[in-house]
Amino acid sequence: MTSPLETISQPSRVADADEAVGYDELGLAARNHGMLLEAMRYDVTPLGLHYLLTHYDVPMIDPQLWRLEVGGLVERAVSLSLDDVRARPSVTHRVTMECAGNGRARLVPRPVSQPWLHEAVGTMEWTGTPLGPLLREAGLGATATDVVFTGSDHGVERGTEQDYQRGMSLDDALGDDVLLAYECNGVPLPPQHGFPLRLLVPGWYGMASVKWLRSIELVDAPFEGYQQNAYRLRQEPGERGEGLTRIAPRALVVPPGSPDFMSRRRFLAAGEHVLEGRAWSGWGEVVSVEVTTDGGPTWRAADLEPASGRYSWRRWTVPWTAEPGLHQVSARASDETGRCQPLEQPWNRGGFANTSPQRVEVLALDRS
Ligand SMILES: Nc1nc2c(c(=O)[nH]1)N[C@H]1C(S)=C(S)[C@@H](COP(=O)(O)O)O[C@H]1N2
Ligand SMILES: [Mo]
Repeated sequence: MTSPLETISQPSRVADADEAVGYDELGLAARNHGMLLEAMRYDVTPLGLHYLLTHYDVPMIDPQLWRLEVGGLVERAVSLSLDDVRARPSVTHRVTMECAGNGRARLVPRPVSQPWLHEAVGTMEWTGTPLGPLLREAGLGATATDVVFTGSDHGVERGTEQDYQRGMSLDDALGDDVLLAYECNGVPLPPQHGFPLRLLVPGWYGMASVKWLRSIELVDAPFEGYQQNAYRLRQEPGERGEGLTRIAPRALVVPPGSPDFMSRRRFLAAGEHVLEGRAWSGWGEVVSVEVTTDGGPTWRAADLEPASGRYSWRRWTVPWTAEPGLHQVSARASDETGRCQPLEQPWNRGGFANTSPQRVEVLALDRS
C-alpha cells in the first residue's frame, strides 16, 4: 500500500536536458542560503554568513525541557540536561564544513534538489564536549559496532517519514575530534545551526553533523536509515553505491573586483591585483593550489598560508597583472593524500561532491 504522504513528497529526479530550475528548487535555495563568497576573506566565517542546510523545519526547542539520551548497547543509559553537557570538559575546534551537495546545480543533467553552485561551505569555531569520553562512561556494550544519532526535526523525504538520523561506525564516532557542540564562534548555537546541541564531525561532509541532537544509540549493525542511504554516489537509483564520508579537496576564489547585480560577472581596473581564496580537504592538508586566469591552458602555483587548524581551510594568494579584456579565473586544490580537484567531474545521481572548478568571468577595463 502506498502512504498518503507519497502524494505530497517528490520522488528523486534528474532534470530534463535544458529544464530550468523550478519553484521547488527556488524554495529550497531561499531557505538554505550559501556563504557569500566574499566572506572567504575572513579566517572564521562570521555567524550568519555560514551556509545553512535544513531538510525539514528548524524545530523550536525549550532548553529547560531538552535532554540528550544515550542508550542502546551501553552498560548504563545516560540522560543529560544542557547544564550537564556544558559542565563536561570542553574543547574548541576551527572546522571548515561543506555540504555534500555543493556544486550540484552545475552537474549536467542536474539532480533536482537543493541547487548549490559553490557556496555551501563555511568555517566556524565550534565549542563542545568530546563524544568519545561520554560514550566510554556510559560503557560500550560488547556487541556495539555502530552509533545512531537522532535529531529533533521531523519530515518526509522521497515518501519516507522520519526524524533526521545518521549513523557512524563506533570507531569513527570514538575519533579524537568528534564533538557534541553547544557553541559556535563563542555564542550558544543559534536555532538554525542546531540549538541546543549538535554533533560535529570535523573533516566530514555536513550531513554527518546531526543538528538538534536528542538521542545517541549504540547498535550492533551499520545504520541503514534513509539519510544513510541517500548520501551515496550512484549512477542508477537501485545501485548500492559508495557512502559519502570525508570532504574532497576544493579551492574557491574570492570573486575579484566588483560585480554586475544580475549576472554576477565581475569588472576591475586593468593592472596589478592579488587574487585570493581558500582551499580545504577533509582527507588531509591541502598542499597545492593552482590558479588560471585564462580559463585553463595555463595554471600557476598560488602561495599558501599556514592552516589555522587541522580541519580548517587555508588562505591562498597569487599576484595577477590583468591585461584589458575578458578573463576566466579558476582555482584547484590538491591535498597531501594525492587527491586533487578533477577538471571534468564524474556525474552521480545525488549531485554530490561536484568539485569541478568554479569559473569566474572578470572584465579588466583600461582606465589609464
Ligand atoms: N537534524 C538535522 N541535522 C542536519 C541536517 C538536517 O536537516 N537535520 N542537515 C545536514 C546537512 S545535509 C548539512 S550540510 C549540515 C548543515 O549544517 P548547517 O546548517 O549548520 O550549516 O547539517 C546536517 N545536519
Ligand atoms: Mo548537506
